[in-house]
Amino acid sequence: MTQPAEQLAADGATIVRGFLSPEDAASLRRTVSDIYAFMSSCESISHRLLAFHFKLWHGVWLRPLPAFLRKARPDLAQRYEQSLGLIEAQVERLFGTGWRFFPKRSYFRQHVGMVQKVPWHIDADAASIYRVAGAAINVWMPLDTVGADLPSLDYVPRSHAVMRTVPMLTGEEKYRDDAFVDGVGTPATPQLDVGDALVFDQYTLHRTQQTGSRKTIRTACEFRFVRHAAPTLQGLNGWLRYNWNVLFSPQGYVAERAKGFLGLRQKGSSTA
Ligand SMILES: O=C(O)CCC(=O)C(=O)O
Ligand SMILES: [Fe+2]
Repeated sequence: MTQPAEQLAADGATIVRGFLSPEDAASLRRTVSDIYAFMSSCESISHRLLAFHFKLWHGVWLRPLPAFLRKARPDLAQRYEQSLGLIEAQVERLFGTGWRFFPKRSYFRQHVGMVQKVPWHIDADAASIYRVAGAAINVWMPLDTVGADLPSLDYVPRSHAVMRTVPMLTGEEKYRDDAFVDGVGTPATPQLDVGDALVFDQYTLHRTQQTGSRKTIRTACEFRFVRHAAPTLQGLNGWLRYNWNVLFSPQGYVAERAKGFLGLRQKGSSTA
């Protein structure tokens, strides 16, 4: 049987059944559900960005969460940290030492109804992961059974290799369309139970599975881990292309500056 670390390297994703034991998974599920209930009951959330993500997309940003909970609900803080410890230990056991939990880019996400499906993307550019470390993975853990009635993640096996050679997207639009994805590979949709994890590379194409109803509520954890990677020629090439894009793409810095400049000139000339 292929080991998870090998499969992750070869396919850009691996399904780990029973990543957490049924008891540990149930406990994480209860903790996250209690965190949602508590945050929904707060008249105002003292941390500005924690409140912002929660309102905007039912997201719980994990960087400020422990400090926020320690003050408001130490019992929940302790339960959250206990679950996180188990997840960190499993990542180390399955994928080796060197991976570090990265709360700055980690969230709980709740889909409510049909409205918030996330289109095809890679986390490298869409979740602004690319610049933070040489290597990054997402330990994606649904807290409901997904893949039939509730949306799982569609992903494209082996797309990570292709996407490393494709220019990253910058500006507002960070998503890829079906035609693009068809040219890269054939999507898979894993059925996952609570306790299973889909672990995938930051360059692997994925999206929210297109299923559900107006009554859908599906919660999942996005635990991102980073690791140093020795600089490679490919990495350097990606870095150069990324920065080239930031500067010179149609939505890039130079184009935006030029628009601003022309806008000023036009404004200036029309009032002259
Ligand atoms: O939960 C979803 O539907 C999308 C999640 C996602 O894109 C991610 O975890 O990177
Ligand atoms: Fe993503």
